[in-house]
Amino acid sequence: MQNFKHICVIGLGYIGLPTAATFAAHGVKVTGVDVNPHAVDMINQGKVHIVEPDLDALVRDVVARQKLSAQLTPVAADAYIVAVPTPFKENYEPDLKYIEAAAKAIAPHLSQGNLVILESTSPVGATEQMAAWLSEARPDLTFPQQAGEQADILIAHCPERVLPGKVLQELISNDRIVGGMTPRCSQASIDLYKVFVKGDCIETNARTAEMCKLTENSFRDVNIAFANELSIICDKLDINVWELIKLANRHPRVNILQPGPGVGGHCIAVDPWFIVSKTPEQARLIRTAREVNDAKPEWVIDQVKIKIAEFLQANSEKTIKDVTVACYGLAFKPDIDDLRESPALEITKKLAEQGLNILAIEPNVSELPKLFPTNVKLIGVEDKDSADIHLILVDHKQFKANYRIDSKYIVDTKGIF
Ligand code: SAJ
Repeated sequence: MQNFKHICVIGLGYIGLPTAATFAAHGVKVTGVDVNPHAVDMINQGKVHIVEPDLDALVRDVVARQKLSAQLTPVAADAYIVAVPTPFKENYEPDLKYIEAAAKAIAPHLSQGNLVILESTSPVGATEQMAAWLSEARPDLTFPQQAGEQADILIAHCPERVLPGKVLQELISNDRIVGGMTPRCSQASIDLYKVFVKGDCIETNARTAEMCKLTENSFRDVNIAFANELSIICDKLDINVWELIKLANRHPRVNILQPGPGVGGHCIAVDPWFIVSKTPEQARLIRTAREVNDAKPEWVIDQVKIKIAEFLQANSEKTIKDVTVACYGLAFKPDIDDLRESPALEITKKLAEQGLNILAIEPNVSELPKLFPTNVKLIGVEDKDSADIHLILVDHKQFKANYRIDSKYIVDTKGIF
């Protein structure tokens, strides 16, 4: 069993920082690395630059105990964990430039026996590509692609699978897929994760581990697309989609997810494209699901336009300039403050750009994003009565129990009212 005394985590974002802090809390010395000097400074002061429940207290504690420190460049360590973003380019092809930069930054520090784990969500083949970049930079060392089990450096893909908002619990309790380039690489990775993972660490190869992560998020995307398509069909057929799904889910082998204004976040709306871009001919359903979910915000905007037309017909003294729309929720999912990649935010912004007066109700933030149109005003949960049209975009807890909207002009994308 390999003993890891010092690890280096590259990328201190939503995954890297909680991972670094959790290792540190379990007694491993951790050097965190990020290219963002602001993040590095904050962490070294024991503060966090991202929002995740309980992360602030954990980071404060491990930094104070000198178990975690941050810097701009890697150091020599026993193991490296790469947790950098993998965005896609204009044509939906994955962009591996951050993995490449991480590999090139790590390479000079590598020595025999080191383990390098790629945690970033990656297209199939990315781990082998990372190994190739490392090997190119260090011809004096051997890597699994050349030397198999005898390699100097061990390499694996162990995708993160934690849910934003529950990261610290899920890091420990979730099962972990461990895809080594060889069985020895997998075993070393299991030894490392077993420092804190209480779930099972399940061994496979790197390509299967890469595809497994993409499959999990694509499964959810396809299921949500099915629900979103049902919601549009039900609207045409005058059927309540929420009741319909509840009834269908009473079948022991049916489990349909919930429709909404679209799919947001940084994972489910992105990862399926990694499959589509590798196998465009074969990934027909996965691509269509993406298209269905991406088209949902426009459908919601059309629903709002229909409601506005009904409202103006019933209030002939008013013109479109007098209409005020209240948008309930801006975050990408309930009960979080994360507004990035949010369909609710996109819809609100597009409605504002059409010149409507918008009242945004988002109990989880205290100010609107900078560069947001000026005709959007952030108001409190109870200040919505002056609105003519009510657009429900996120099922935050504040909008559920005992919350009432006295109006017949409601567009409810979450089935609360
Ligand atoms: N959504 C629906 N209907 C639903 C469920 C979700 O419209 O029934 C929407 C949400 O409102 C949101 C989007 O989907 O806009 C994504 O939300 P989510 O809660 O499904 O997932 P994420 O993006 O927060 O986290 C996912 C998780 N993956 C799975 O559950 C398979 C998480 O475990 C992953 O670690 C994470 O992606 C990731 O980093 O890949």
